[in-house]
Amino acid sequence: MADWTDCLNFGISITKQASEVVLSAFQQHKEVKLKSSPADLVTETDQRVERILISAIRNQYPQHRFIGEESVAAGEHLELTDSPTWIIDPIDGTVNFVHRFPFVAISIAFTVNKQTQFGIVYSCVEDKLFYAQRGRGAFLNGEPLFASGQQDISRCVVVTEIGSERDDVALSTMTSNICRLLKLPVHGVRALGTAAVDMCQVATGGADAYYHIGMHCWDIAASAIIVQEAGGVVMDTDGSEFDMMSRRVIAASSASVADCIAQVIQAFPCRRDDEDPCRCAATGVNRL
Ligand code: LIP
Repeated sequence: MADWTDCLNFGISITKQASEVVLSAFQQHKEVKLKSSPADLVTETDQRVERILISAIRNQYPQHRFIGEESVAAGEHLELTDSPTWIIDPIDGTVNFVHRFPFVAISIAFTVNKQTQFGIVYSCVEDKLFYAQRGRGAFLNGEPLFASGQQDISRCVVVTEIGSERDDVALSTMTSNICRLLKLPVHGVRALGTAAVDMCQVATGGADAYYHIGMHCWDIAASAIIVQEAGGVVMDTDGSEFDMMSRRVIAASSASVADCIAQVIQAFPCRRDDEDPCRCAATGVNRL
């Protein structure tokens, strides 16, 4: 069985280097552009960090492939193949970055044969490096991570995101999901503004569940394996097996908490990350 430890160590090294660009820009004025909605932002730093990461990886591993948030936004075709692939979110929490809200992360997942081999999430301002390698555990700054194991939904802190959707269907679905959870009741609902760091809280045991509809593969591919390697459960919001391209996810401390959340929340229709936009236009469901 191939050992991807060298790739992981290389990924951690370039993540830390690239974070210096994020941190040096964090307090500066940013030029902001809009993508799919008034809340879906991108800055020159997002694009620059992605270029730095892809260039360094391509130099070290010329045969590897990439799925990068800003490359896809610039029109690059998104296809996950069996080739070794780096799935990159250069700044997860761009709205936070623009507003200097201190939860911004570089998120990198690595897949082979469409199976995630490792994930890296570096919360730059907090200086918290989360990582996990398949079958070898999850870590925060070198210390092992363990999910809470909580089985009782009424004793859970649940993390979610409203995301960048602003149409009525998405907003009413997401706000009613939060209300239904609060009425169960759960102990609390939280949102940090970055899916990657949100989901890593489940791996630390500081939260007991995370769910999201509408995020993208680059937001959660790395944190999904970090939760799994910390002993947590990751699945689709309909209860089926986790599919990083579906734009729906539940990560939880236990199967019973995950199942309970799957029963309570509703999803809204989203185009899969790997679905052809033209085909969706024909079917009418073309949420970006
Ligand atoms: C963000 C996610 C966050 C979500 C935002 C946005 P980005 O990713 O991490 O959870 O609420 O809408 O999608 O765009 O900052 O990389």
